[in-house]
Amino acid sequence: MSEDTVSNLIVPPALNTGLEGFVVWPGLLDANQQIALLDDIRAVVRAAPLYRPVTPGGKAFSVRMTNCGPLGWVSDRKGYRYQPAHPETNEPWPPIPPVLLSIWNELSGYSAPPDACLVNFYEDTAKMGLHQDKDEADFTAPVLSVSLGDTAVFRYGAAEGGPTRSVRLASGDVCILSGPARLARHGIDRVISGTSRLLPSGGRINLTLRRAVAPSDGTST
Ligand code: MD6
Ligand code: FE
Repeated sequence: MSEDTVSNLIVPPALNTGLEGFVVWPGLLDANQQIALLDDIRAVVRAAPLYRPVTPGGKAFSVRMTNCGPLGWVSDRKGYRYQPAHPETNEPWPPIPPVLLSIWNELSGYSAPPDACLVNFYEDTAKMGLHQDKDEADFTAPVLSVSLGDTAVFRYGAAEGGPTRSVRLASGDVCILSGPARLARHGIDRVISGTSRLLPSGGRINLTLRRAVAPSDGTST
């Protein structure tokens, strides 16, 4: 028994992405775990409906979003930020599902829990431009993502610029941007329809766990 398990998670061998600190674990969640997590996300979306944010420049995202956790990432004409309530309902975000906290515990290498989880929902031709995740206070915490549903083409490159490469992220795959890759540029070129049967109407869900605010009690080191 060499598998490393926590809460029934088996951590498969990581993929070499060629970018130190960008780690992909293909198939970390098996089919049943994906179904259970999807149920959790459906409950999140019932409490905090998906909405379509706009960029500070006023352009609508093709992705719909919501959040769970004490804080949620939002974008509007005033800019990008983390806030404790849904921008349309003004209700607090629902809690982060426990299985996501277990995955973070197992893989993040960071001792404080995540305080924000962004839920991205891609339908049809939705995509996400190349960006850096830099609205968080503490870049020593990684950003960890879980993919569900149709496979995406994830593009990435070093923070400083230069060439990019792509990797496919399938349902149940987990990846992390950490250390030297924490500020890597990355985006979603496209979602390949028909590649998963998890979502009855197709599409893709991506969950990104973050630490938006540095832990105040010094437990992060
Ligand atoms: C997505 N992911 O997979 C978009 N950010 O839909 C991200 O923007 C992302 O996967 C930081 C770390 C991991 C990610
Ligand atoms: Fe990102």
